[in-house]
Formats: sequence, structure tokens, C-alpha cells
Amino acid sequence: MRFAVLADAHIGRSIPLAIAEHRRRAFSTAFTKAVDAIVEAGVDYVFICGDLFERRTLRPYLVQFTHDELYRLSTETEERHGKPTKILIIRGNHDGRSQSDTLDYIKHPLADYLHVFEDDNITYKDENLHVVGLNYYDQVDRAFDQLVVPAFQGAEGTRILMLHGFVQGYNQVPPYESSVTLDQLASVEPAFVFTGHYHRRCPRRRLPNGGWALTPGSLEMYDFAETPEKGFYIVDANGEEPQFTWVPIEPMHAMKQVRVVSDHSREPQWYRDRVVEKVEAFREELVGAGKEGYIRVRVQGGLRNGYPGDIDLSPVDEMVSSDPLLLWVDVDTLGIEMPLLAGVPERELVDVRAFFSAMGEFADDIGEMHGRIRETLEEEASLQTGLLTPSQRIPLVKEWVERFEKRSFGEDEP
Ligand SMILES: [Mn+2]
Repeated sequence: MRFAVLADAHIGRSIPLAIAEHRRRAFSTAFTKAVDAIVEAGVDYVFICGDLFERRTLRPYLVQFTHDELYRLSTETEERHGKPTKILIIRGNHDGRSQSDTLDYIKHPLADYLHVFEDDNITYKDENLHVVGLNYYDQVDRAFDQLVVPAFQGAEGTRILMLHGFVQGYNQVPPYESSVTLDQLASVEPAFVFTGHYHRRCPRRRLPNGGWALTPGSLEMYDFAETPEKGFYIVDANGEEPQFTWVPIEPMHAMKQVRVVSDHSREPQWYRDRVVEKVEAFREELVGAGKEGYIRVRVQGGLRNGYPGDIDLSPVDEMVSSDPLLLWVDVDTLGIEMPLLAGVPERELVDVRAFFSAMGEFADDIGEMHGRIRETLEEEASLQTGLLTPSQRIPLVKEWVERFEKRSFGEDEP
């Protein structure tokens, strides 16, 4: 028996939105490359371990695309190798929830080559395999005990577990994330455990019961923090010892994150020059690799004077518009510390109206707007950036401008 094991295709992902079309193309191209290589290998089973889609930024044409690629995988395998292939899929956290599951879009009554696991039916059985497919759960350890353990009772055939969650001692589990342990996995005596959710490829790992854990990682670069080693596994499970073959998929674009850091305060121009150097160096890498790419420059350190906006990035904009390989440069100056303004108040202790009382009645407007904006930030700001989206921000800005325009400052009324 020959398997293909893949995960985290994230078809439809278009983050960062500034380069949405490039990103969508990268993820669907990676999936096409995977399908090509799986057809080539001629496998009996394909295990897709969650996050086939990225629901939040998915487009309808990509649903059709995915459906067609899965169909092609099945028909071309049959044509080339004269045998059917079965595709088994579980739901990841990016595929949606049970009530709004993108995997529903690819199900089809005539698609007998496809098996999509349900929340209330997590077992697939045929003459060879007993597969338990666990959709995504916040608490994967609890879901394992409650759902997976009973689903393996009395199992016949090769026992395989698919899950979308972290494995302690195998994946590097982020703090406070739930995970299952290798011992827990071994307790259901699996021959194979195939997992998604962890995006970095892991080499096969022997479980205490003698079975194998395998995490292929994502098919494309999910974000700037990832390393470019992407692809999936082919597993040959014929003899005594299974064979694992890594099939690399080269990311479509170079995607890099670099830092500009100063341990003491600098002029805006110093930061500008360092950013330009980093982008220049990246441009040379792109030429060397003959590849398009994007780079994020994180700037960190103190400003001797001025504001982050005084770091003149027009040379970077010029490079982007003149070099077709350089698709996007994102300079992140959130890490810049500004010179301390004298008397910045502890906000909790200051009555804003009193603080601006020299402005007369307008101090009331300032006080009201200050309260509204603070409230909005607390309730609606992004957890990642602490900022509001444009649609949340624009009404506040409008109101602020209107209040300004109702007053006249420094002019005598005619
Ligand atoms: Mn994922």
C-alpha cells in the first residue's frame, strides 16, 4: 500500500492582503504541484490532515478549482496506474466550523473517491484500513480521550489516526496550546498517526507502541515566520518497515523577514539607510534565485527626534515600482520608540477635559472623543496589532473632523 500524506494547503489564503492575488496563486499552485506528484507516485490513499482551505479569504472559483484538482487526482491515478485512489479529509481550524464547513462544498454524492470525515462519524473502514479522522477541536487532548479512544475499539486492519492538532514531544507546541502526547497516541495502538496544524515538516517519529507519527507541515509559506522547506510525504507500507519519502515543493515566492535594530536612539535617516540596505540585499537574492518575492523589515529602536513617519521610505517605494521581482516591501515601524514627550500623562489619572481646559468648550468635545476612542479600542481593536480596521476607524475620524469644523480656532468671528 502506498499513501500520500499532506496537510495545511490553505487554499484561498490571501494574507498579507496587500499582495492577495500573489498569495492565492501561491497556495493553489502548491496544491496543483502536490496533485501532480501524487498522481506520478500512484498511491492507494491520500490523507489530507486539515486546513485544505482558508475559509476567511476563500473565493468561489477556488472551491471549483479544488474540487476539480481532487477529481483529477482520482481519474489520472486510475488512468496512469490502473487502480483507484481514495482521498480522506479532515477539517482543520481554517476550514470553518461544523455549521459553516468549507469541506461541504467539495462533497458530492458521486465522488466515491472522496471521504470527508464528519463530527459524528469519525471512522472510515474498508478491506485494508481502519481510519479514525478527528476534525479540529480546541482541546485536542480531551477530544482524543472522548472520541478517538472508543473509535479504535475492536478495529481490524491497519489502524490509522488523522488529526489536526499538536503532538507534544514531536511538534514544538506553542505555549498554552492543547496537545496530545506520544503515549496517548500509542495507547490506541496505531500503525500511523498523520497530523496537520503544525506547519513545519517533522521527520517520521517512532511511537512507544511501534507505530509512526508523521507531520508533513504546510504546502506553502503560510507567513513570514516560516522556513521554506515545504512539501508532503509518500509512505510505502508494504513490508516490515514502512518507507517514508519526502516530496519537496518549492515555494512560489521568496518570502523573508529581517530586522533593523538599534540599541540606542538614532536619527530617522539612519533607519532609512539600514532599511534600504536590507531591501537591496534581498533584491540581489531574488535576482540570484530568479524568483519573485516579498520582504518584511521590522524596525526596532529609539528615535532621537521626529516620528516613525519621518523615516523616508520613498527609496523603497521606488525599488518596488522599478523591479518586477520585488513584489512587496513591508516596513513595520511599530517597534520604534519615540523620544519621550514631556509630561505624557498616566492616562488613568488625568481628567482629559481638565487637561485641555485652555481650549474652552472644545475641551468637552476632546473629552468625549477620547472616551469613545478608548472604548472602541478596548472592544474592537485587533488582538494582534492593537489597531482598528479602516471601517472601524473611519466613522471616528469623520466625527472628529466634523467637531473640529464646527469650531473656529484663532480666528475672530466675523
Ligand atoms: Mn494550518
